[in-house]
Amino acid sequence: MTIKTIATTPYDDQKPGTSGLRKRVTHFQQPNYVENFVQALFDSLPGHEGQTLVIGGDGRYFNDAVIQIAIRMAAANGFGKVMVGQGGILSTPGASHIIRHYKAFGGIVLSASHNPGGPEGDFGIKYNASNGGPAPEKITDAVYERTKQITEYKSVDTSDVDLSTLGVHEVAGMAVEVIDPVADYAALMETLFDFDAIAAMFASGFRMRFDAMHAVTGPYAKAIIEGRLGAPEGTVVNAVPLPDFGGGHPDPNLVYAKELYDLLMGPDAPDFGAASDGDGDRNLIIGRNRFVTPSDSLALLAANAHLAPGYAKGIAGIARSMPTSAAADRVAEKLGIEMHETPTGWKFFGNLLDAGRVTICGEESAGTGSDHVREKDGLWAVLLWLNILAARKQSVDEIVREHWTTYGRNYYSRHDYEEVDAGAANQLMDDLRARLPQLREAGLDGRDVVLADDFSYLDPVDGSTATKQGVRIGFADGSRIVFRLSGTGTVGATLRVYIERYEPAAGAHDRDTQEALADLIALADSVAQIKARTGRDGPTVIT
Ligand code: VG1
Ligand code: CO
Repeated sequence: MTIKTIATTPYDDQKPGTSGLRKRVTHFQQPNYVENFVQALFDSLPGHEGQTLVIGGDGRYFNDAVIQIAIRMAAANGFGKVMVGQGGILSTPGASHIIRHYKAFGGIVLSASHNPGGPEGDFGIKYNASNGGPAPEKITDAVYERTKQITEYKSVDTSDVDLSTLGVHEVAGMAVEVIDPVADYAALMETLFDFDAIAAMFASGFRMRFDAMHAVTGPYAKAIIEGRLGAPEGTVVNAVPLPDFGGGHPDPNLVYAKELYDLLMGPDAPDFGAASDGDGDRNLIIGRNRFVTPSDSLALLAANAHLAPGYAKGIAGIARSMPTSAAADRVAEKLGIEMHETPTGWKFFGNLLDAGRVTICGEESAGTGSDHVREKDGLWAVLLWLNILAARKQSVDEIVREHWTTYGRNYYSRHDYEEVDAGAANQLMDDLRARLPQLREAGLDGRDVVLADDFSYLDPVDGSTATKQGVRIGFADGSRIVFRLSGTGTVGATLRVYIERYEPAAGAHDRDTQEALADLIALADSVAQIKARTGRDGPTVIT
């Protein structure tokens, strides 16, 4: 088989963001747009020759076409083997596990996560390294540099590989193994959790709904929750991955999973509700009459992880992204373990996990995970919750309330202003940064400002730094407002405002979150002039 070398010209906008390269499908469909990025990636991975590459995606529109392109280019670029999920399916945490389990060189995950799919929707390409985690910035920076100089790419002339059945194929001398996307992942979950106890809970009448949102977790949740754990058929809904997610928005929050929320707040609510996102790394947890914020969920999972067999010996430490609430910090303090605050994005947790310094990580954006893989893991969080419920024999609401009366409650909310004018958003951030010294001096609205900075992170493991990761304004009573621009949007800019206030253990834990934060929300608007600068009356999404 002869390798073709095809001339190409660079694009100037292939800089990976918080989680890979994410653009509109139509943008990816430009001539050689995919090929340029994949070749730049392979060019930036010394030592890949003869090695194994894992490929899979969340099943969104364009997944199938890009998988075939990537297989041909992997063969032409000298990889020894490709492992690809059946039907092109691999969840992000599933891919992370496959890379680790089979000691692959790395993996390509095709997903734009919670962004909508379909011909007019979004697409994305992520690269994970041999530890199973998202490529660190030194790799993504190198890839971006390469994309700006690329002049040719390599491919081979072959027909498409049949991904519908398990087995090994050959493409230009390279083996392509089509694997069951679920089996190895399900086996891993079984080593971490007490499946017998969870199954017994279902057998005794515990009711749950898992909404897979027509995204990648459907097959996983069916096999594990209804299969191995014996939950009644119909427990998992919207279980078939569709290229356009059934026209929905596979973002498990209170806006896009409203039906699930309404069910759990309604008269016939099951005991437990959960959902995951497009690529299966996020989770939404709702008990009967009790929504659990992701920041609280992180703290609760960390505080109760020892109840699951995989964490019975305790956890080494916790890491959270900077905008995530400090609820987990209180758990770490009580357990006497390390606590780390990192920039947004899972890639910053990898070194801490690899070094064994933390066991559980989480982000306010509904991502939690542990050292079992190097990605956040939606189904893992759901199973850990189920294990805790089975062990404690209490409701979600009781467990959450007990947590607050032990540690206090961090009232927390994120306000997103989506698709605002990028120039205005950048100006807003620049002006805020410029005001920081004055805020530190003079306070804000009569409050003492104890912290006003643009977050920068020094990785304690490899000494790398990341700067300009979000403007933080902290007050003497522990409340905090954080501003940052999203690195995953595909149109304009998305401004995220994170607001947090601590209520001590003996305080009032039953207030409405937006009410409890109302004064800080007003302060956020006045200090950044959000409404005036974005021309918006209010946020697009409140979580
Ligand atoms: C968002 C979240 C961040 C998460 C990232 C990828 O990034 O805030 O916490 O790691 O999405 O998640 P940003 O830059 O838009 O704020 V996923 O499930 O979209 O891969
Ligand atoms: Co995701």
